[in-house]
Amino acid sequence: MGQENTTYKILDKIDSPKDIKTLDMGQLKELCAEIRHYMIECCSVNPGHLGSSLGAVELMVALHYVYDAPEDKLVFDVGHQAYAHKIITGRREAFRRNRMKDGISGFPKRSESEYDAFGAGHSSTSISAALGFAEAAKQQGLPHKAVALIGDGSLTGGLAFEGLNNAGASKADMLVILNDNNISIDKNVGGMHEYLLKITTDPRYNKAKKQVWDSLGDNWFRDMIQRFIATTKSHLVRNSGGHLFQAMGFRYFGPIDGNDLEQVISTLQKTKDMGGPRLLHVMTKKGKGYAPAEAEQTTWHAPGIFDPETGMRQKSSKGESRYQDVFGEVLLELARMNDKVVGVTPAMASGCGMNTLAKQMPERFYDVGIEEEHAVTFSAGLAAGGMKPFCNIYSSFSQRAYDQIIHDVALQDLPVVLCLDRGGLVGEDGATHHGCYDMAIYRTIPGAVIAAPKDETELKNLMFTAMNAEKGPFIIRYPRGYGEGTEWKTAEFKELKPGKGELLLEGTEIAVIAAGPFANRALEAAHDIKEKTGWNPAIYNIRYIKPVDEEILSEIARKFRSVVTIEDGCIIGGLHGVVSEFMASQSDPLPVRALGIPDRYISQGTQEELREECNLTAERIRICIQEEFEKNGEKDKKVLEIKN
Ligand SMILES: Cc1ncc(C[n+]2csc(CCOP(=O)(O)OP(=O)(O)O)c2C)c(N)n1
Repeated sequence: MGQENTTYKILDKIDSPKDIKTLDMGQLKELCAEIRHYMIECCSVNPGHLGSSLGAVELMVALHYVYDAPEDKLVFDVGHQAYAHKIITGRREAFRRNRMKDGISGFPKRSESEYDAFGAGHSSTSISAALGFAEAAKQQGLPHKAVALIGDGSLTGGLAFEGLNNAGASKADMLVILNDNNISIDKNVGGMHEYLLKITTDPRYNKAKKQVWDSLGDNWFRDMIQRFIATTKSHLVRNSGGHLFQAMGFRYFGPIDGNDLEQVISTLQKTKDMGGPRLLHVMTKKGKGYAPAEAEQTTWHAPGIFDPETGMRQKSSKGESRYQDVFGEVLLELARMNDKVVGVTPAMASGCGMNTLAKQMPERFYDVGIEEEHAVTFSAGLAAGGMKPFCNIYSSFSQRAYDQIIHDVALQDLPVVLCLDRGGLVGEDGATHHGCYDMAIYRTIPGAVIAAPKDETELKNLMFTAMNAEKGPFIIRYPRGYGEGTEWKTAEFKELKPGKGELLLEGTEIAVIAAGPFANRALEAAHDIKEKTGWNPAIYNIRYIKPVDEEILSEIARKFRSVVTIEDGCIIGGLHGVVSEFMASQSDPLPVRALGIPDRYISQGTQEELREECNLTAERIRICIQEEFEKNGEKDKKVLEIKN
């Protein structure tokens, strides 16, 4: 294991799902083993979501064996479990460039393959989309089947319930496969989780069901009875498990072992043509077939680079100062300082750093499941009840809680602190996960405060300031990954008054206004420009997008000839919007040049590659600022020519 370009006896001949339909059971099992080996080989050098995909290999092979994609629609939830699907559907070699710039996406993507029936990345969408496919087929008299595959974690999301609720009552011909591996990224939580646990671990039910199933022998009679058990709302099924799904209108099957290929194939075959909404509950093991991934499932959800032989993961040489570490440590400190402070996360405790609070003060920590909308309204309730909630949501996932931020927090002036992690270009997760829109969309909300710290110390101080704010939402957005250093560890807490930015470097002619850590890149660029040309751009850290520092903007309007805005967010409506609107209100407005995320979707790549694409590296920033100086020089030349 671990050598690049290993040859595979069966997998190397699989170019489309048609190629697996001719294999016998022995060969299919061998194929599953080869797919696992190949995924480990590729992901060890080119990191990805390994754990979920390892657990779902048999499901993917069985689905493509029994169903006829692309006519039949296979809809994945989040899509991080679909690597085997990608490998089977003509992207075996392309998988070596999974999540890389100009490679394939780590998630299903319609524009990438006809086999990717529906794009994903954010959770809990598959049931609604599959229902849409089922109804579209019915409307058009097409025989195509619709299958949704959803994990037990993703099933906790509200949208999944909306889908179940609608599908159960619809009589649509669709299958929902509940891929239950008993874990989200961190441990799964909530009532639905407890319910699934009860179904899958109830020894009375499992024993009785297995006895009935096994005792039927291997013949047509067994098939008939199994079908009867499966299709009727039998006492056995109703009393033991699945009655929640049955009550919603689904026929419930399972739980079965989702890593037992034979069992999965035979169950899919039996249930394929039954019609109506069906739910098949399969149990799988996250990380299946690779001991380190089975043993530490949270770590191996997305393990980074590792040695496939030993399972040793590559550690970062940069030490422990990611924005996520800062958030975690500071939240704990604030919670110790103020007994009203609590942390709320929708299923991203380790991702955002809140596991630090969870470990030290579990009674002040809430993991609510993959429920961003609920996380916000729950936080609003906590705030209304007198607490000081710090609700941390990844910027792109917060988009689905837009209404709750307006309706439940802002409209009621409730002091909820919303920490939006992964603001800006996140890198390899690509278009679904970039936090591009936060500054632009939340800026429209009356009363919202929106801050973007330029470094970790500022994140610390903004969290402190937010803790003392009497109204909300107080939004702090910051990027994924490493910041500037470790000064934050020893820095004293300091209030940073909302609406106050800062001048970082005096200058003339061109004023550069930056949001977030790009202020530091702008500084780098300015020093470079000065050295190379003698020109001096002024650099401002705006810090608050809302309320914006109008004193700074007025000063700029008076003193400079043009402005460059820099932000790790969409140009439309963000910092560029703020500054342009202000300048437009002036009697002699300055031209504003925008550097930021353009009006299109940015795919995957390293953060640095994507910043290059969006003119956001120090070098690209330098070139753009220099161009502005040159433009001014050209203008001056023209004026001189006209005068002469
Ligand atoms: C709306 C949204 N919130 C959070 C996430 C981050 N996330 C990705 S996978 C995952 C866990 C999903 O658990 P489950 O559905 O059980 O799948 P598993 O990883 O166990 O296969 C989470 C929380 C997301 N993709 N979308």
